[in-house]
Amino acid sequence: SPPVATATSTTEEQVFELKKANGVQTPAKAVDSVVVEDYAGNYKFAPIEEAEVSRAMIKRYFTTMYERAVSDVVIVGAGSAGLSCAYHLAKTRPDLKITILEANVAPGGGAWLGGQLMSAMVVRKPADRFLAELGVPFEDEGAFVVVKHAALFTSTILSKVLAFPNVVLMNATAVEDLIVREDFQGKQRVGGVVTNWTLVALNHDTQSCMDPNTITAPVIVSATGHDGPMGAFSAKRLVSSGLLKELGNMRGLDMNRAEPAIVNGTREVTPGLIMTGMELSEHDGSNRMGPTFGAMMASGIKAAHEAIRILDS
Ligand code: AHZ
Repeated sequence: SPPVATATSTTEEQVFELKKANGVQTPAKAVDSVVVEDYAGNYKFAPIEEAEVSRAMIKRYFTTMYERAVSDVVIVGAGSAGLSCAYHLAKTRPDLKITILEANVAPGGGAWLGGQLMSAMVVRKPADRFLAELGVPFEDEGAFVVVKHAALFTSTILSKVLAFPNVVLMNATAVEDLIVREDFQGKQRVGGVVTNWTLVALNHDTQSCMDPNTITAPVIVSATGHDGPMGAFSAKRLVSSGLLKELGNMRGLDMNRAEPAIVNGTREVTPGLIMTGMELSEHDGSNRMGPTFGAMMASGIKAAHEAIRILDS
């Protein structure tokens, strides 16, 4: 049956007529004459049909999937390292199609809290410069600075990254595998990622084969964090696919060794694949630093430099 318009005034009925004449899009002028922002009990929304809402989302989601099936850089994991990489890369190179894939519904990884479920975030100098660039306020304690809540960093960087027109984030989307090709010399090169909606990826054992999707890109940045239910994904896959002999395995906590090791070690670990953040500690066997986040930011920035170097070479 045709949708019933719940119009409450002649003007709203006119809007529905206009909508019929113009497809589903409500003309902006007609909307202006209907809406009322009155918090004293007469707040009125523009009329809408449910299908418009569905189409508004579907059109964008699948256009994004279609366009980003070929990307310039895919960043796997939207934790502090992945987001720092995305920010620097998008800002420096607005010409690049940057696609971020995050397995979780909520992007941000481990950077919504500082340590042991406490909120303050510690960042060692000189990584405070990145906070200043983002406009995140902090207290200076000498060798390090403190952001009053880690969520202030994460929400700020997320909002800035998502505002770049060349960045898309597909959350609830897991990387299940890597595309590995042979170049003309017969050398193995990572050339893309194999994806699935995370809820599908989590159910491979309960259903018959549910094949994945793919995104190709000349550069993949893996930022999937240290080992955990989803973590260290690419490092582990490099081992199981024979591209890496064995995992280094993350070593015990030592802030002074861990932070420079991660930043300075951020690199193209195998052709086409840059590794950043704590995933690198699993790959290289370097120490963890625990609740101090400067290395994640600086490693993300270095991963962006590496991506540009590869793309320009
Ligand atoms: O959901 C993961 C998280 O948001 C996501 N991720 C993992 N595997 C994925 C996959 N496909 C898509 N296969 C995937 N996404 O990657 C993100 C990793 O974020 P993170 O905060 O865990 O890692 P990071 O390296 O950006 O920051 C780590 C910060 C530190 S240091 C530390 C310690 O020393 O103990 N602990 C943490 C959390």
